[in-house]
Amino acid sequence: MYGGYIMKRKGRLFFYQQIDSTNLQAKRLAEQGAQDGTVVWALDQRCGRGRLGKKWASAAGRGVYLSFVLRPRVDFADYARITLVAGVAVARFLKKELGESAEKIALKWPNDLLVEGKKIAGILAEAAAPGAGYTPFVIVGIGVNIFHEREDFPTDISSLATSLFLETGKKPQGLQPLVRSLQQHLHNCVADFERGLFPQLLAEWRGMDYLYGKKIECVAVDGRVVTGVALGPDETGVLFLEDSSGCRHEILSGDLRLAIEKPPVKQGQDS
Ligand code: BT5
Repeated sequence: MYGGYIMKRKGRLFFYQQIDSTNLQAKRLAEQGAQDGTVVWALDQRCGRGRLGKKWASAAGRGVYLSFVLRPRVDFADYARITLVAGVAVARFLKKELGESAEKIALKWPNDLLVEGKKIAGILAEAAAPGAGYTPFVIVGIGVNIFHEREDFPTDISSLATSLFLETGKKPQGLQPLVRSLQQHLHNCVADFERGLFPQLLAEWRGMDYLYGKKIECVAVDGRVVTGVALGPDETGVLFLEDSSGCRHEILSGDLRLAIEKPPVKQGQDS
């Protein structure tokens, strides 16, 4: 089926041995009018970016570093949902590559893909409202760890990250077929999004929700810490938390971590 969808998104693929960030390059191209479906792929990123000013470790030639210029035919307000849409696409891609271990893939709101709690991929979506001379667009950046061995990760994340190779013990044939497969999965999901099938995509996302039912802490952008049980994202993409008094909080952004349960102090025990 997706052959038809690919025909609709015909943007060129721009390939670089090295670049600052594929997201930055895709944004520059989009501002110059690059068409929907344009892809930027680099083997190496000098300043791979995560959310909120964080870095994406981009060991040269080890991972897939890709950014898509998308101009989805949906209301601009709905562009906020694209991270969840892309999450489903990356999860489908990884499931195919992981084979027997496919069931281990989980999505951590809003943009992480995990295998048994370790991060294997991340998504960075950056939308631009209609500006002087261009229609709105959203850049969807995807980083996936492919050939990494443990020492390819910076020491501060090496115990928190994983790769396809570390999970399967197999080295894929090369990066190009993986880029193509990822592109096809993303095109399919974006086409479904445009056809009004976001509820189905969201249901698939929720079926892989790593945080659902877990007690988490969210450090909101304003620095406030909210603790509660994660109830998953709703149809607008916003995450809900329920605190101990039953009060529900909407989490728009911020960093989430599992709340570490402190063991109850026994009576008579020194504190
Ligand atoms: C993300 O941000 O996970 C979004 C990553 C998007 C990267 C792609 S690569 C192609 C495109 N071009 C770019 O410049 N970016 C996109 P966030 O949720 O903020 O996570 C960042 C955090 O993930 C870091 O602070 C580290 O803790 C961790 N991290 C960094 N590099 C990692 C890696 N290679 N594997 C696993 N975890 C990593």
